[in-house]
Amino acid sequence: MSSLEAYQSDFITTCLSNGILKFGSFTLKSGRTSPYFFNAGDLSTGELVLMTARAYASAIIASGVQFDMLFGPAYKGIPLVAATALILQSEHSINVPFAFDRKEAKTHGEGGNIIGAPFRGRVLVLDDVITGGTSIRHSIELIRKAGDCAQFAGVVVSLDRQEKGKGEKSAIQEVESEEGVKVFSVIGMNDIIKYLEETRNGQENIIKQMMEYRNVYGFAS
Ligand code: OMP
Repeated sequence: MSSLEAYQSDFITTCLSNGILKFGSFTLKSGRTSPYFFNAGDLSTGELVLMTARAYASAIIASGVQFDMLFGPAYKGIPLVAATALILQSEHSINVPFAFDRKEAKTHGEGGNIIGAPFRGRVLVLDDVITGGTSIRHSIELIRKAGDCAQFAGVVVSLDRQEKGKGEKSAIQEVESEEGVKVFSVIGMNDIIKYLEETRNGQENIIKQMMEYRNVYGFAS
């Protein structure tokens, strides 16, 4: 197993110390009871948004994915997409348009559900977490509705929980095989376990619970 990149271990350290990544007992959207939870909604200071946007920009560049614009689905994708576009420009000289959506259709004023740049070219989606892939399928559908002028380029998430999807494949593999595009993540569940094992500060019980969860719901890659 390769070791973590510096941006990955920095990301986990900061998320743990700010309560964004928590251990305990949590009920997921899927109904599964998980020993850990990642809440991107708690990325709510300038410092945390900066750290996250830097991690997304590093993951995008490390992936080599080709894209023409960014899209951040409401609500958690909205600060992510704006901040990542800013970091790509200021620290990597990559200037790309970005858009986000609103959850409630607006019938007056400018109307429509998409705010920011219109969908054009290869659209890279920035989302928070992938478990079963429901949220990502919603973004893919929005891009599809824009017609031939836009294509889904892939998705970048903070955390890939590396869980089984509807069948035996992982949620990410299902999206990849159905849509033919790649899913990238700053960290995966295996990286969290690796981090806990490497830091070794009395977390044996948590490691045990994480491994038990992975045995039941995890996808053996
Ligand atoms: P899928 O749509 O099934 O891929 O699940 C992803 C969504 O689950 C996220 O957009 C969150 O709303 C939520 N979630 C988290 O935010 N963090 C987690 O650690 C786990 C989940 C989840 O419920 O699976």
